[in-house]
Amino acid sequence: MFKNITSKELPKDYSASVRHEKLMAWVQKMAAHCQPDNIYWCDGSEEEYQFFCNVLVEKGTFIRLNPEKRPNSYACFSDPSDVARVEDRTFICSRLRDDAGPTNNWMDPREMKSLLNKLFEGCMRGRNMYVIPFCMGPLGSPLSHIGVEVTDSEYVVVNMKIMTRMGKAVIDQLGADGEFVECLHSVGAPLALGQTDSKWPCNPEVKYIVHFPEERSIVSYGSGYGGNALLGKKCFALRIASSMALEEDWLAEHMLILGVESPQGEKTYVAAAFPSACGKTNFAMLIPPKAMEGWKVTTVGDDIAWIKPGPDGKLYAINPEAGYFGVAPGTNYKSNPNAMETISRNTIFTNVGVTPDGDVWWEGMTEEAPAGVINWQGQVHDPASGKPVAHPNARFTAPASQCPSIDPEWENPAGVPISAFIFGGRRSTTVPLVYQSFNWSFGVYMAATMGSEMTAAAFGELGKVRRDPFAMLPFLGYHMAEYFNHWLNFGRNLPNAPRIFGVNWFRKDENGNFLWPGFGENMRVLKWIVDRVRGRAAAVECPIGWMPRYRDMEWVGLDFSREDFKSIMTIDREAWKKELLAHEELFSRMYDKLPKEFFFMRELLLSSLWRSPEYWGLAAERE
Ligand code: TSX
Ligand code: MN
Repeated sequence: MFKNITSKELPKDYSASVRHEKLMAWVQKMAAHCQPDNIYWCDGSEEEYQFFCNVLVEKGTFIRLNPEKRPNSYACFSDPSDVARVEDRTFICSRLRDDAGPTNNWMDPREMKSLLNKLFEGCMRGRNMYVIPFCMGPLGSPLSHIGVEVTDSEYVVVNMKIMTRMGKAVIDQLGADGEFVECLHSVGAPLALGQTDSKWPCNPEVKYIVHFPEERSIVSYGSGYGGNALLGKKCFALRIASSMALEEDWLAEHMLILGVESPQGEKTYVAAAFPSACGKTNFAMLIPPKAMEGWKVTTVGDDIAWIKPGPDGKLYAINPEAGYFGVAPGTNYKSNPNAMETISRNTIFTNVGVTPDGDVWWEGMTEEAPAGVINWQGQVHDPASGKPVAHPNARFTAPASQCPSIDPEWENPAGVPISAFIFGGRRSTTVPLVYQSFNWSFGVYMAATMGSEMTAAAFGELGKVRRDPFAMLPFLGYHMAEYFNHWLNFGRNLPNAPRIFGVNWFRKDENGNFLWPGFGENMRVLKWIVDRVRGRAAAVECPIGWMPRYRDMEWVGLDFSREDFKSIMTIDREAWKKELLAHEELFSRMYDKLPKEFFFMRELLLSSLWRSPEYWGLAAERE
């Protein structure tokens, strides 16, 4: 039986030297209210990381993996009630309901605070309170922001160590009066005296993920999983940061950042937004096909980008994170060799399978499940059961620095210059492989109306298009239409704004087969995008933007015919009529605040339906 680690067993901390009175007062106040057994300030050291991993092993939460196969790595299984972000329990508590907008859950902040006060009273009894100072972005970068998470979860401590710049160095950076975002977290499972802890403490019934954008604070109760508990990620770096960005005129986006190096050694950075299940991490770590000699992709980030104009008028982006919290199922040496290498050591696995020889396994890692593999529910896998080994949302937590394709500039405090934005979705029809929007405004319209077809029945009707503007639907801290306005406004003030592109890797033929090979072959699309940005690639004007003709793309080493190209680039009039009319459904939800430009752009696109068939067939047909 595991007893809570006592103050004697905890490493000695540096709390006596903290000079930040406001921070100290907040921590003391939270401790008085949550009533933990001890308070411990995390220093972010390697020894501390090892200490807490050992504690988690002793508790039975962590399984130490075979050091020969996965050095310094652990697996754990969550409670079945605690396997993903809880969108219906996620709230934006701005003073005015209208400021949260129609796409967020809202509650009056006073009402929410009184509710949370009751929940947090004594919620850490029998546990320790860990104070985690963390920096989102390189320490000392003008684009970075600091947070302090107070939590009763050791799992959160070790995950935050990988995912952020965490520890004493952040306290030093804060000094006596630096600004920080207050992040309060509890698993919501106090322990009575002598009560044995569960391996995955959480509150199966009550969960709240709450944001107070005006105060720039976060409160999370009841879950120990991912984005619900690692508050630097979705809660801070997207929801709170997006509302900071609106106020301070920058962008906090759900985007990967990658660098493209040409054979001449010229470097171009792009940022790209995709809804879930589009392979964002795979794209961020893409390995170009052998035949495209000299082209290289480097990884700056796989999930979040903070973007600000620099003194030269260009946009500069940082990845606020220091690790990858990626979906494991589907990841393998074919789909993403760089990710496989990244997670070969120093990695925490959550809800994957564990093999008899102490390694991990998930669906899609290899063809067949290894015999005797333990599933995420802790039982020996029965292939006849039809149950998966890994939970579909199983994750790895791994240091970004271990990625073989990591960009040399990924920690540059000034960020990297962004030349293009790419928006994509999972669409089996209608949307072509690639196109460039006419201008910034049309690009914003395209991003606002982007959508993805549902692949899992859990998210509604299979095959139905779910609109996910900018892939930000669950991650925006304020009114969605205000966000569209912010983007339009932001572009107006840029002398040479990044070009905006749409992509779709997922178009299918009438038999349901993917038309595009995807993965590394997406380099061909990236090359056209980079060449467009550099003024080197040709394109033809089409109803929805500029598109490459067959001869405008690189085909060396790939058997992809003109006919294939036609099938993946065709813009179908009837399909686009339906598409443009479907935008109405999204717009009507936020009609009152929608940018007036949107109505005109939609009209303009609709009008082009009546242009000649040759105009419609242009890119796909012309030599
Ligand atoms: O990540 C993907 N990308 C981007 C890669 C850089 N996936 C996986 C999506 C689920 C997370 C893709 N799936 C991509 C893609 O470009 N394309 C597809 C569809 C596809 C799947 C399999 C094949 C071809 C296309 N072919 C074979 O398996 C042989
Ligand atoms: Mn994400």
